[in-house]
Amino acid sequence: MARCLTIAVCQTGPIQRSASRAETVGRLVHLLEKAAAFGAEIAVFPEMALTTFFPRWRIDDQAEIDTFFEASMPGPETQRLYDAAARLKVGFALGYCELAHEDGRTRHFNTMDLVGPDGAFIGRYRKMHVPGSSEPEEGTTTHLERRYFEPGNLGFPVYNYRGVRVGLAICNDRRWPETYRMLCLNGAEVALLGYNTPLLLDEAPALAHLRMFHNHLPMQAGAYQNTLWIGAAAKAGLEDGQALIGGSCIIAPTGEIAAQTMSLDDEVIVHRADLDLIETCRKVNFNFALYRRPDQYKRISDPV
Ligand code: CDV
Repeated sequence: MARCLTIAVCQTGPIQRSASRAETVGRLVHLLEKAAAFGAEIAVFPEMALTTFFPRWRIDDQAEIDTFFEASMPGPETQRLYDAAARLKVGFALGYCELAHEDGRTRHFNTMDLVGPDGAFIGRYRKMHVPGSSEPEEGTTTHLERRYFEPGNLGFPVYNYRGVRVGLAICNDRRWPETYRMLCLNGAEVALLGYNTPLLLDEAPALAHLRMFHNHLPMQAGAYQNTLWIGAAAKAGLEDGQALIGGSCIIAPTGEIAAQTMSLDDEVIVHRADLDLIETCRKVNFNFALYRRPDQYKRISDPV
């Protein structure tokens, strides 16, 4: 019998700044219920799934900034989602802004947690490739993630989810080959990620028609070259005046898109991922033990 994991991608529509946490968590619970009704065994929500994508603004007041962060997970407002996971027996990966107390100081990370089908915490990933700047820059779309977040310090961990090896990534990470390669080398079979991607960038209006292509291209290549299943969830639609792309998808280790959302709203897609396909793809092209030559990759040649 094939080894399978039924993956749900829970895309959300915009989460406006005016939305309360209770309202937003209610939407996520509803999406998880839909995923369960479709037979999902695991679900992934977007990056920053509890709030608007606030790095589009420059905010100076730290107390105001911290209203977008979670001081504990689960907290009083998010507990409902964890209870839903246990009730439905469907775990999830959830992106949120993490307020941590480490090394004797307060730290801010763009984080994704993996939660089991019993509603218990399994593991954490902190976004490694934090894009944008710390001050608004003339001629570019304001994207101040580097003002509000430290780069992640947990590497690319892979966790055991009901016997399946699951890794996590967040938004801009998906554009970097290192993300998939490190997850693969760490043993991942499935990578779950969430994103908030503006449709238009002031610095590159000529590339606007490529936004969706550049969303899928690295994920399809990453899945193929690293024999991974990928579940990728967008926060989509017009959020506080900024258009965010959708295109949430489930990608096979063949590089094919197995399922894709069609709206810019709350929407669930599900696919029963055949994990044995990973081995088939490894046999065809990517037998790492046989063909990879990491010792030679380090050699530096003289320029010719
Ligand atoms: N939230 C993100 O990481 N967004 C980035 C860009 C557009 C700044 C992305 O790669 O989609």
